[in-house]
Amino acid sequence: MKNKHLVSLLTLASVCLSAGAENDGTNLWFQNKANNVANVTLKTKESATTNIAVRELKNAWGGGSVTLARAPKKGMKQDAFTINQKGGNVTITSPSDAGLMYGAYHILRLEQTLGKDAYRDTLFTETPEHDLRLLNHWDNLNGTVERGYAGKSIFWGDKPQSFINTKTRTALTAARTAIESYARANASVGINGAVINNVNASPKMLSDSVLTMVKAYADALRPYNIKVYLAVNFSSPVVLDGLKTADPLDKDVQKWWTKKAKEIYAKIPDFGGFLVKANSEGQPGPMDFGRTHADGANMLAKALKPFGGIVMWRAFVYSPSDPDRAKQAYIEFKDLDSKFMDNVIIQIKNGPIDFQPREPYSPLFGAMPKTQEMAELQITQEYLGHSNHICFLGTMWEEFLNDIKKYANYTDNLKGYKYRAIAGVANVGDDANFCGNTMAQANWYAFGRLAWNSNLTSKAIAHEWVSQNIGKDNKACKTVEDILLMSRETVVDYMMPLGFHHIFAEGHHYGPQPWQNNPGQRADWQCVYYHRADAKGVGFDRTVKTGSGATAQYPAAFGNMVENINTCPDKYLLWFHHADWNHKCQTGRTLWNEMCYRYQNGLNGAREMLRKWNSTEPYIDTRLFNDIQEKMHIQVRDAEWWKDACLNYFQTFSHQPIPATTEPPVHSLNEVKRVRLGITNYENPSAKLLNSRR
Ligand code: GCW
Repeated sequence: MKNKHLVSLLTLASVCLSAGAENDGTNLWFQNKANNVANVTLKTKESATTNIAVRELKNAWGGGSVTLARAPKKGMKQDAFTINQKGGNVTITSPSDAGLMYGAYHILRLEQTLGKDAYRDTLFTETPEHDLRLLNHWDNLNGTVERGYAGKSIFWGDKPQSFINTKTRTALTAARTAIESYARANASVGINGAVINNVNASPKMLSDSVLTMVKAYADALRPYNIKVYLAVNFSSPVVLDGLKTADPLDKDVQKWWTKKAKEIYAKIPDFGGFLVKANSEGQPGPMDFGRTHADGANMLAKALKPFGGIVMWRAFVYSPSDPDRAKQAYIEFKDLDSKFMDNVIIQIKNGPIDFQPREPYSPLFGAMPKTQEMAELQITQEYLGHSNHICFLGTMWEEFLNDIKKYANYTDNLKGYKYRAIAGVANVGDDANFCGNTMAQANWYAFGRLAWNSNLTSKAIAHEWVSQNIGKDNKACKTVEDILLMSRETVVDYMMPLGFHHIFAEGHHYGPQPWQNNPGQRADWQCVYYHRADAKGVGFDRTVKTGSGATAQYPAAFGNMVENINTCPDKYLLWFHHADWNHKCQTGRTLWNEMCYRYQNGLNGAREMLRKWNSTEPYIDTRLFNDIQEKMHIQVRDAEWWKDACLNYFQTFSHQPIPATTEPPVHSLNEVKRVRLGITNYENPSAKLLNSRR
């Protein structure tokens, strides 16, 4: 982390928005600064949290006077706030200091997004839809970040030492400044919790020395209303203290967790709770002892309950209960409905497999009416070009949230929950710009905004983010918004259109490897398992009639639609059907021609994004412009690579010519197989081959 963070925090984003400045992303979406110091009155007791609200307003509020006042209104949620603006003077009221802080960030956002006059004489209340709006960091104690593309962890590795040694604000270290900037960013969009270690959790996380560090982070994040949570390893009692078993029904194991919970809360009285990945991808869990997920989750929930803590138990499991991986989590969890304690929430990835560029929603949503459920979204772009490809995820999450509202009763279910929660796997690391590239910050931002209000459109969120980063009346703004909004569909088209999934290169999940088929390994770790291409057609038949029957896990309105190949939207075609190469798509084209069309469309889209970006040069900060332009060049090159790899490979099954409207591949099948597009290609000699085609 660069020392620049220090400067950025103390001057509170004094960077101007015009071309020629040095926007390296350090300031996140805090680019504006008022010319005057706002007149802010605090009508409540000062606290670390109200201090933040006042400081932010003084630095960036360009309007009239602002008054902050606590007002305990009946039925109003703690984090909610009311804005009352009359004649240019604003009063923010809330039952809590946190709500006042959120209100402050909200009016700053409105001012920067809409301009001062757009909301004169208004009175409205903002209430968060989810009470728990969490980031999940897949950060390891050694400082690496699983699926992280923005440098090292901001929490672990060499960070604790530098963080802890800081005594005063004037001696802020880079590590501490980064945490402050991170907390501020979260608070500005309402994120109020962070699981600060990987779900592939080290048992050492619960050791005394690490817990001391967790406490230090909890103390630093508290003023920003962010609670700390930990991912825990189910075998911790065995590994840390030599217990003979981790069986959740064993009395000693139960006692161990009860004692551990006490220890944690003695250090961190407002500790949030545990996140658990159990019996998944080699992680230990209750099933190792013949117990159920409910036995495991409840044992931990019982230990945390006296302190108000919760357990988020992940449903990302795929033990071979069925030959179709897409069905397995549902099978493992469905019958456990009503078996979980009321401080357990089942955390479910948006799709049934694994954060693919496009998946239908997971059928587990709404399938357990007596169980609290929460969605897990992935902000880090594991399957979306890492931090090289520009891909705005607001559109993807909007699609998912709309579907679970429409088909899985999401909104009504939330109302009945004691804990309404949502989580996003963070894309934050110690790069100066936190996210690997500045445009990827928009995804962090979008997650927070949707966690607060899932009815916001991706268009509105893109507009907000651009207004705060690029400017309001700048000719480039609309263009950048267009880029963001077209980006996800573009990525889907050049990677995995038409319901294709998991045809990624093994391991790093960056480039294409649809031919991957390692003998002797798990079938569902091979790309050929997912696409099933043969002479007749391509796709995974998940119909009840002739396939795996996964469609039956959905409510009829969705299940029947996708079961029938004629009503199944083309975007899910190959997810649910093994379609003939000559199948007529909804566009009127045959499947093979449509596939060619889509890959070409994706490549065209990537080129179009670059062309649009180039047109913004006169209006955009030079540093930002160059950084993103460089990324987009990589994106165009990779889109070409994806198209060539997939069309060349699938053509060996379809035996059909590439239509004239599709550019002939520039790389042969042998070439794409040999070079294997991936992160390491940027350093290895084959990179020359890759780059020569730009
Ligand atoms: O998407 C997969 C990733 C793993 C990850 C796992 C999970 C943390 O490839 O790296 O492990 O999902 O969500 O548990």
